[in-house]
Amino acid sequence: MSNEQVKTALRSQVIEVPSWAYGNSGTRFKVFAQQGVPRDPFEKLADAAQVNAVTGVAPKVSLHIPWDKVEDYAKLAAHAADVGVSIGAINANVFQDDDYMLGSVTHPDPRVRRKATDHLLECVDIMDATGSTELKLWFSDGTNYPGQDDTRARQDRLAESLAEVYARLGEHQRFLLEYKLFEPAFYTMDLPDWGTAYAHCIALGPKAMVVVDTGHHAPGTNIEFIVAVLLRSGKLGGFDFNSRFYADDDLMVGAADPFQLFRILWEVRCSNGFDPTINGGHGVSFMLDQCHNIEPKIPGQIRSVMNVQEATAKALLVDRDAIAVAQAAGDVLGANAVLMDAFNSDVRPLLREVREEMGLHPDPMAAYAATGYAEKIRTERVGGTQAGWGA
Ligand code: RM4
Ligand code: MN
Repeated sequence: MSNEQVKTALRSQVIEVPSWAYGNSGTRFKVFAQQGVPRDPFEKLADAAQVNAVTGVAPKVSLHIPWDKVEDYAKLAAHAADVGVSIGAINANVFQDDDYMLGSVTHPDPRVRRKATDHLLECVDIMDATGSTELKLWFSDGTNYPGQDDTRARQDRLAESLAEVYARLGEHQRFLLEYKLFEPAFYTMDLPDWGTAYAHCIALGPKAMVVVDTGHHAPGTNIEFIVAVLLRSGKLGGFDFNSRFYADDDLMVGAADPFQLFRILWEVRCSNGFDPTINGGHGVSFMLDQCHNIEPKIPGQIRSVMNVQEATAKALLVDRDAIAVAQAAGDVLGANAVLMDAFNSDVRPLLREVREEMGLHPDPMAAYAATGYAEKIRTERVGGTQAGWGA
């Protein structure tokens, strides 16, 4: 790839930010409130727009329902457009209601299953109202003890609900099915791994895709292998990017293990995953799913977007011809060296050029600091109830 081709690809990459990154968050021990945090989804979108303004590659914002519930979704979408962004994936929430203690769509009681599926259908209504084309489904469903429930029956209940939601999707809509190894259920999650998610998606059809949340695997899992397999079968819908040191830490992507992020994005490139026309025109969605518990939120998002850009640039710089020659010759060290050369290159000057060519400040962190927006929201957003995880 020529330098110009690399730059063109970097300019057209879209990195989607989550509305919940701008609200207060924490651990089960303590949520530290920050000044200037949004009080409603409109203010969250205004904050997200700041990230796009200085990076130029973050024009979409994922919503989480009911955290981002509003009276008038068309008005919310219009507000998004006013501030220069649009609504991305609608994330359903069937994990924060007393009814869901034993599960949502897999619950043994059909009344609870109905309630959960109705919420998922409501999320498709919200997609219609906002112009969103993606529904993200993550289920906290599972069991804590052997014998607690019928594992296979729970799969049947899950399949039944997914089929109903699938049938409700419009022509240009799709759903992304997310898996997670453990937590909150500890014995079995009903969607613990990519294989289970893949099996459900395959049974449903082309509008059902798997989403890989990088924090949802056991330590040491070769996530890039999963990415390669899913892309090969046309079932990788997107990513929920974040970093983990131990469990589902939701830290900034590329902070804990930038090499892993590079390896993942290299596999994306090998399977033409940066092409927005694949997957029936949906491409692969590069979404962030993070919380900023102790760092300022807008700069935390800007840093995360930059981390994805840097890893993408390195993946695009791998000399594909050279690595193909080395691989075909069985040159183990030569092939590895080609990959490592790209990883070890400093792509920051290249990204500064890309930004200047887009009419942006070369340093997004400095550009944001210079806007004075942080002080503005600190002084203006007084009173009201700050948005937070769970509200
Ligand atoms: C889950 C999962 C979902 C996210 C929620 C908040 O662990 O990662 O994608 O929406 O957390
Ligand atoms: Mn996620």
